[in-house]
Amino acid sequence: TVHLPCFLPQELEKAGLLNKTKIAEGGRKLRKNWNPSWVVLVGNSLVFFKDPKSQTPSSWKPGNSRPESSVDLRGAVVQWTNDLSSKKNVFKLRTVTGNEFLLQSETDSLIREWFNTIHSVIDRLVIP
Ligand code: I3P
Repeated sequence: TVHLPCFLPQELEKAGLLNKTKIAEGGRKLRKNWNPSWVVLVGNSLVFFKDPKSQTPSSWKPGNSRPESSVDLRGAVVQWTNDLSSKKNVFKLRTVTGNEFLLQSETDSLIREWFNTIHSVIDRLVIP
């Protein structure tokens, strides 16, 4: 199920293009399918949109596009991995519901920024 978070301007942390594949759903392993994805970090959620370049019409705007899926970051875990892909710069995101994603970029600095930002949002969401 896709839930639609409120896109209040102050909640928008980060947005950009990453390579994404889902590798597990509810703890069950899935076949990999890497695709470019427009990723938006807003509030407690990481929201995925289809790569704007692969969409028609070409007038893609976040406001009028429907997210492909979204991830609740509360209780989620991020972890760098060298074992789960032949690609470089890959980290794994695991949700409390047992959904697992790999996120990747060819650009070292860019993927590090994403990892650090998601990591700090997850830490912020922890209730002591
Ligand atoms: C997969 C595809 C993926 C690859 C995966 C392959 O083959 O080449 O890109 O993952 O490796 O199985 P197919 O297209 O036939 O499904 P990486 O690029 O992340 O290495 P894996 O099976 O070792 O995960």
